[in-house]
Amino acid sequence: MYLNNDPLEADFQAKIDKGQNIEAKDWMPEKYRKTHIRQISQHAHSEIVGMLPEGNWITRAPSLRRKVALLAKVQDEAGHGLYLYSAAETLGITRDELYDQLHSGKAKYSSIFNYPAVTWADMGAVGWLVDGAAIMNQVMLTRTSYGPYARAMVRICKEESFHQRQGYEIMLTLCNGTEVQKRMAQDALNRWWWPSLMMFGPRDAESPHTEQALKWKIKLKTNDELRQQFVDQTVSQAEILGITIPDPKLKWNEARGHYDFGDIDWEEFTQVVAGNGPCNRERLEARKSAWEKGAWVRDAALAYAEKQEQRSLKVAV
Ligand code: FAQ
Repeated sequence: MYLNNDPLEADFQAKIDKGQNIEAKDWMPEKYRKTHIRQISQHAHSEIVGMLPEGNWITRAPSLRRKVALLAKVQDEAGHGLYLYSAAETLGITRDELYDQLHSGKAKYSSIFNYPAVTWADMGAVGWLVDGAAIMNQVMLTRTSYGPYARAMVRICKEESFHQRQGYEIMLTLCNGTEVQKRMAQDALNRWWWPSLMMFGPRDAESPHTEQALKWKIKLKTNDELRQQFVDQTVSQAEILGITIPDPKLKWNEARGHYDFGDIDWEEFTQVVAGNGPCNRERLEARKSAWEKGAWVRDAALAYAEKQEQRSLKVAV
């Protein structure tokens, strides 16, 4: 049972325990507000940085159908970023502050987007594995306790499931193609497998936020539980493709009812999160440059909005 002497905090916790949502105007502990700003903005930044490795492949997609699908996927990611930035703004932070945190390197975004997408098969592996991992985490978040975040996640999850199938279909086509195409698919799986497992975050024992996040029903499952669920689901998908997960320790454990898997390179994860991954600098530079080059569009939109306002004021007078 949760014991708390502060009546406001006790009421707040009781609401969460009953499965009710917390809304923007409800009282909330400062730490709950800050945790959400941190997590929702990290998520929003991940979506817009996540557009970069795929955006780079739009002009090189092998057919018009693939190009249209990839374009739609990348556009969806921009939309996800916008819903999430809006959800974060309900907590009393401005869009400019959020962007500033990303551009200054203060805010994190998902480690996975600091890896390069070097062949077309990577578009398959990213959709299959990265979106697959994202969905596993985000289906849980549709029931998270903060209302605006939970509601944004419902639509995002529907779109992510299209993204995942888009990627898996690319993998399926390559795996049923020529020997060279199948090798490309295997190579992409080899490179994206371990970083995808890292997406779920540090081991529970090393996760500073999990305990409180479970209490506040921000997380309904821990990082390790979701990672295990992802491995269990993905093994059979790799079998259908006829390619091999690059883990010699991967083995079904009858007693646990789960797959055992090998050790994740946590040093690599720490380095990537600290800004030393293969593409960290490139990704941040691309975001900053897009922000600077887009300044004239924002200025023009503001000037137009001001003109419209003055016009409607004149009409009212
Ligand atoms: N990368 O105590 P925990 C997508 C940080 S969206 C970088 O476990 P928490 C769609 C964490 O922030 C992918 N940093 O923290 C798409 C914390 O740092 P802090 C993004 C990471 O928050 C697909 C510290 O480590 N999804 O892929 C990572 O309870 C394809 C301690 O960790 C979300 O953001 C990481 N992988 O759990 C787009 C979902 N993991 O702030 C384009 C929402 C952990 O103390 C193409 N977020 N850290 O300095 C969450 O569910 C949670 O925030 C976790 C981390 C599970 C990511």
